[in-house]
Amino acid sequence: MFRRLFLIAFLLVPVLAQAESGLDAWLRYAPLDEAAARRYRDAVPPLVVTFGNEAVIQSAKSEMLRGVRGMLNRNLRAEARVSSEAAIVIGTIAQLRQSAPQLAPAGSLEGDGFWLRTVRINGVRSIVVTGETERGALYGTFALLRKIALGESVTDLDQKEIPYSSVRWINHWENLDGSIERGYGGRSIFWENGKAREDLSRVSDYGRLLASLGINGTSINNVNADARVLTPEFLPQIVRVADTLRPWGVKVILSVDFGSPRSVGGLTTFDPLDPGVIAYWKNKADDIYRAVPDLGGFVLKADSEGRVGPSAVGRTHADAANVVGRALKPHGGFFFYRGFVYDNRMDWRNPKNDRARAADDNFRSLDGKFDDNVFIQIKNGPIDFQVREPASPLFGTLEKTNQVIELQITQEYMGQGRHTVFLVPMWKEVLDFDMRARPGMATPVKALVAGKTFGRPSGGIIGVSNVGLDESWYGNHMSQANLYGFGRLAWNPDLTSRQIVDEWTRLTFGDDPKVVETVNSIQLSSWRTYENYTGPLGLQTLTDIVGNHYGLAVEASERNGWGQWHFADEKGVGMERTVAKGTGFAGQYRPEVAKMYESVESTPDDLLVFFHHVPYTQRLKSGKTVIQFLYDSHYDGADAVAKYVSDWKALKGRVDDRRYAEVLAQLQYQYGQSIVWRDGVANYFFKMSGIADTKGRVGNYPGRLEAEAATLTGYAVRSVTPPEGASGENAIDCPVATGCTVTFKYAGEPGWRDITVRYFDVNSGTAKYRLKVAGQLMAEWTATDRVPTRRIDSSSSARRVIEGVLLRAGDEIQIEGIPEGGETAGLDYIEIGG
Ligand code: GCV
Repeated sequence: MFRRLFLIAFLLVPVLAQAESGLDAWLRYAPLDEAAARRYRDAVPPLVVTFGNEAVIQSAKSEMLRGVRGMLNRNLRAEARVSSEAAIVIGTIAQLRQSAPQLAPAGSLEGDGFWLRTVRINGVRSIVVTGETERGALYGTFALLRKIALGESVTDLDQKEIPYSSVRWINHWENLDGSIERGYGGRSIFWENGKAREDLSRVSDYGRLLASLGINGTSINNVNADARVLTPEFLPQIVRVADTLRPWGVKVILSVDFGSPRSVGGLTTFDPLDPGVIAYWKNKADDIYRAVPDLGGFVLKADSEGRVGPSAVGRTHADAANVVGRALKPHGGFFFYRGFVYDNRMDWRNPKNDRARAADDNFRSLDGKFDDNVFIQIKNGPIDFQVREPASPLFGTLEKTNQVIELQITQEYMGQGRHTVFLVPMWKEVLDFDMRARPGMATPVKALVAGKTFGRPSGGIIGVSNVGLDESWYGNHMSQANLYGFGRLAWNPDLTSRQIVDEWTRLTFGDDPKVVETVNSIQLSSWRTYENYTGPLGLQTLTDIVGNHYGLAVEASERNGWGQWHFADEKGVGMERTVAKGTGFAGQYRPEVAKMYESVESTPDDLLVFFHHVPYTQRLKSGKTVIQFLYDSHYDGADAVAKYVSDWKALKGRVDDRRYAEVLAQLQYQYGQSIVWRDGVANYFFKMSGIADTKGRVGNYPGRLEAEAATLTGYAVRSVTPPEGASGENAIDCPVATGCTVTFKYAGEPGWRDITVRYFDVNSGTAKYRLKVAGQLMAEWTATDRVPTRRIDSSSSARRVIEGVLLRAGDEIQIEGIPEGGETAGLDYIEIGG
């Protein structure tokens, strides 16, 4: 009897409980339930046939074997020729025509497209996976496996897909020492101590992920480029990485430094029109292509953020781009010249200065002057991957120049993997935005960058990925959805955010409807949620612009050369970018778009203060005032994250234990941070405007006891910079090595309460905390988190919740803090609730 009960209980526990690391991301090939597996075993032939030894086709074969084994628990046989037996046949159209003409389709496919077909010969049903190129056949293989994983029929296939644009590339900002600029998932998968890593298996795993999305190229080093990449000694390192990615059809691209002819080339100048410099670039390209014949090309950041560029030698961006482009041209290489050119020492006192103008100002007059293998790589917005920006006007300006859009997958200003923010809805808004660039036709950004609007030979979409060695790739399982979504959009920008997230969730976490519904709804609302608590209405993110781009610092953007100003003062907020009254940025758009942004009335609320300086009492389209909206949105944002936590908790047992626990911890942390943001931003604007929250929340925190107002033994009060980083603008920290104590007196009704401790967990030590109530130890913990700050500020603000503590009036709540290393056991407040 007991054994039977045990067995029933065992069967009821979802099979999922096993821990998963996230390494396989959406390519887990988790076993299908028995009924589905049976159906597919009937529909999927037991044999896979491929022709020849070409590496990309071999990858397709091994992927098919792996996928079918995982999902259907069936080992396919592999053969090198077709027979009368039913088979999955994978190959290029040319291979089929040669080795199995009866299975070859009539006609051809464009680019890296694929075709999945069911072909019946003498009653025998085969599945043919083909493409014009090997890559196409590989992409078709992944598409077929995805269909099985998503439960779609594979019995009567005739599915042809052509990618929207030819350039579907990734960039990485990886330094040769193994660190990553703006990477949040650990050290580089490519580099270590100035060389390619000994073990490049993670590069191969990554190539597989990219190929599954149809991504066909990746840069492998930072655009803030180390000139050493162009030295002969370094070439073998590039070769090793290229060899590792080649079987996945992923070309390597190099970031180069414009100063290289002088810094490592032995010349006295880098003037692009100097014959020696021209020869330098040509010889470099020849040498590299000899070693890596399928190199995708180069990418360059010039005249930006301290990088040297053509302006230093009195040349134009076109002079610079064409010289390098011409060196790559004979090898079929592309040159990506970044449109992210601006002066970070701009004078903020001049009301006409505007960083947003820079890209268009720099490139407008050069349209038509770039060679055909040169592309201007343009960030989605005119500033820098902020939480809300309009589309860059440059997309609509360039008619006779190739362009690509650069999106940021790594979440630099978007919570750095510590906050869940699904970026596809944001990217969709930009890609679908009609720039009104040609009369009589729709000219969305996606068509412009693909070269469709003005008939350019090529174009596409590039994403800054910055994965790292962490098993989750990004330091957060939920962030993988951004790479997935980027790849799916690069392939087909007409997919909806919902379609994309639904695929991702089911591939990543399985088919349980409750899981799918919960994860989809968290992801789809997460961008708006993050925007709500970090600065809406086009304020852009209020992160510490001149610091870590993570924590809250409302004024960090002001009064410096970086040019992301919101000019908040006692009367109003916003940067005036109109032609009539401001910097004229709005006028860089084509007339219909310019007109919309020129007036407060027709500017969408989401971008209101990006374009206009308005009084706090300005009414939005909803009728709410700007100031009340600022308050409400921050409370709505934090409430939404609280709900993410409780919704996720309801998935316990439905998601494998490890990822369940890791995502829960991430969301709980995010909730804690959303409160810091909510209070910090709302109080900043309350202080600035003097206008109270009509709902009475701002400045009133029931149950909150500030540490600086409690009884301190050893602890010292310190002010926090910027002040909005701590509740009450002050915190306490402990200068005594053996420890300090803070004592709060409970004065409320007796009962069971939750105590939330807001403390500071900086990255330079591991302080210990002990919490006692009426002398009894209730909790102890160590501050071991690694957030991007060594200072007591909003970035290090952390939260510990001690649930269900019995409190009586007059009880002393005591926290003992013991510093360690550079960490001084800082505390902000406690809050008693529940
Ligand atoms: C690679 C922003 C980032 C920099 C980045 C730069 C760029 O300014 O903060 O880290 O540098 O953009 O895109 O070149």
